[in-house]
Order: sequence, then C-alpha cells, then structure tokens
Amino acid sequence: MKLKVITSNPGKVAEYQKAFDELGIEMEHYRLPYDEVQTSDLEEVVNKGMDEIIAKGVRDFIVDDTGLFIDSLKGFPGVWSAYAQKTIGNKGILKLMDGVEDRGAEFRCCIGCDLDGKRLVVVGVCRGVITEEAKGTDGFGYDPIFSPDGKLTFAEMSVEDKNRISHRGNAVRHLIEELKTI
Ligand code: ITT
Repeated sequence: MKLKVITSNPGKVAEYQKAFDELGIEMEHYRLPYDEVQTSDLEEVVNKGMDEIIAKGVRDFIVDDTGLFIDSLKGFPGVWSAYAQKTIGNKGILKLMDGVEDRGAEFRCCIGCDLDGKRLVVVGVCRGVITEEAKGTDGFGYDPIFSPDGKLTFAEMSVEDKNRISHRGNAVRHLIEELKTI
C-alpha cells in the first residue's frame, strides 16, 4: 500500500517512512500546497486542510500540522511555529529564552489520515526542554534546540530514536491503533 505524505518538508516524510516501514506501507512525498488556516487549534488546521485536499480530488494521504509550545513563552511559537522558524529561527528562540529558568516545552503533532474514504485525526505530544544552545545536525526545524530528557537534542538522534519518543512517533502509534479498528 502507498500513502501520500502531503508536505513541503522532506524531514517529515523520512520520519513517516521509518515509522510505517514495519507495516509495509510505502510513503510517497506529495507536494500540494493547501491553506493552513490561522487558528489556535492544530486539529482545525488539519481538518480544513483535508477538506481542501479532498476537494482537489486527492485521496489516501497524510497531512501533519506540528507546533512547538514553550511554557515560559505562554505557548509561543505554537501555531506560529513555521513563521517563527522562518523569521527568528532557533537563534531567535534561544535569545528569547536567554536567562529563563523554566525551559519546559512540548511538541504537539496532529496527523490527518485519509484512507479508503475514511478520515482519522490523531494527536501526539512530546514534552521536553529548550536547550541552552543548539546541538546536533540531524533532523530539521527546532530539533537542535529541543531535548526530550535534557540530554540529547532530537538533532543528535537517529530517525529511529527520535520516532521512539517523539510527538510524531506517538501520533503515528495512535494512528496505527485507530487503523486497526477500521
Ligand atoms: P508542511 O506544513 O508543509 O507539512 P512545515 O515544516 O511548515 O511543513 P509544520 O507547519 O507542521 O510543517 O511545522 C511548523 C514548524 O515546526 C516548521 O518550522 C517545522 O520545521 C517545525 N517542526 C515540525 N515538526 C518538527 C519536528 O519534529 N522537529 C522539529 N521541528 C519541527
């Protein structure tokens, strides 16, 4: 079976491919721009995106909307994570966190899956900390400044190790449970 991953981000595709390998599901990177509505709700972004993609006649796909929510910044960048990454980047986030003691943060990943005409929407979370400095060269986005346990950052881990504990890995595990019920 083949599932399209509709994203502009090849890093997400690599993580999905690893996560679905054991089920024998092949991922196809599919680039189709869709509107990411501005709302404080990741699930709403995903559901509206799925409506738009289906209206364009595309089926059997995954979309993923993810945000990094930093406790001491009252959840920023959250739903603005893509914009913050493009503008201030990891350097800017570290600057905002300069001297801040509470480093707690969490990634939230919402996956929308359209399969055989059915829609499943699941969420996975991963708590961790914003590191004092950027470390590691693997992964993408905020990976160099996020550590799930205060030791290694996601950018210092292999895709397999990141998937084992990450927001996306957790969301995929929920998705696989749901897929077993349909
Ligand atoms: P698409 O919307 O096209 O899928 P995107 O990379 O913009 O690609 P998101 O809106 O979901 O995806 O991501 C918001 C930001 O968070 C963006 O800058 C990503 O690089 C970053 N991000 C998403 N997942 C991440 C992860 O697992 N680790 C680190 N950063 C991540």
